[in-house]
Amino acid sequence: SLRSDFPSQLTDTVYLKWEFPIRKLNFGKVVGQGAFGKVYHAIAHDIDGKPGPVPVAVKTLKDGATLEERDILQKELDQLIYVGSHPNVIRLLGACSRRGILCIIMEYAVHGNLREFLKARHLVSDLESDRQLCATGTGVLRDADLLKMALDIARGMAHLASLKCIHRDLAARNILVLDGGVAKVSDFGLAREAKENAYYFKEPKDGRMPFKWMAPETLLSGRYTSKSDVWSFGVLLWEITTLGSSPYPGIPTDKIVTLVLRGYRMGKPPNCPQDIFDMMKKCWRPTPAERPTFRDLKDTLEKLLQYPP
Ligand code: ACK
Repeated sequence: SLRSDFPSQLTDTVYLKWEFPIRKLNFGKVVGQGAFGKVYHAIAHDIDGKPGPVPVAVKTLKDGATLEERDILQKELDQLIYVGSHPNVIRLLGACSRRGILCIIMEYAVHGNLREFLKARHLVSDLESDRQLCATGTGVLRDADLLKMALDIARGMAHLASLKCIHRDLAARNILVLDGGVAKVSDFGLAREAKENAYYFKEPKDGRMPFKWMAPETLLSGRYTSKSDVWSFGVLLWEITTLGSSPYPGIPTDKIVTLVLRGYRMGKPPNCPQDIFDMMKKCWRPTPAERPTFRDLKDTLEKLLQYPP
């Protein structure tokens, strides 16, 4: 059976509020493939209280998906409804749930996932760049752009944590980048079950094993909490400051778990501000209670960026 960190099944009335007629969706190309789900780019007509066409992302099941897989996708929808609207959490726009179909309609992230976004860019110093944030279009990013994205994620995660929602797979691949370089947390409802089974632990071609993001207590006992999400956030900070590198470079993947459990931690990436490296190290404290909260992380990043509180 499926585990769940949030209130039980939503009532039909709640779904009714989100139901969107599928005939008002024009499906485009597939932009992503998951274990059993597919993400399409689509145009929705008259959605989100706005008249006219709007680009959206539609997550749905692959052909031949099982009832259990449908149930997992439904859990994701439940969770999106439950967490509600936040500027740094991918926003639900509607759902098609009639006649055996299940589609989750979300706002469209033009820049795709954060890891690919970062890999396609290079860093420029504050001096080289103009005063505006570079996060869009230009192909360059400044330290401030990277910090702003880290702050976006910390804000989104603070929101989830305040709702007792645990992400369990916080990593750059699960952050989406929208117009203007705004980062949003996504895939937090996705397929817990699928991600914990053998399929997910098969090593992908590029060596990005999920255990590289997992806290020691999760590795040891499968325990997930907001504090294990904070550990993952530390790894995500490392991904951001290395522009999308794969964590623990040069270490054979089968050695990483043992090393981390013995207290090994990644070093400071080149060009990483000391403040950010200190933050990573706090996220990687062995005792979960000693790690900062997402609230703390958000406050610290706001101070570093000199944002008003
Ligand atoms: O980098 P991507 O194309 O961005 O690869 C993943 C893939 O689907 C699997 O999750 C893409 N994706 C997911 N949700 C969205 C969305 N709301 N907008 C745009 N792309 C999305 C994601």
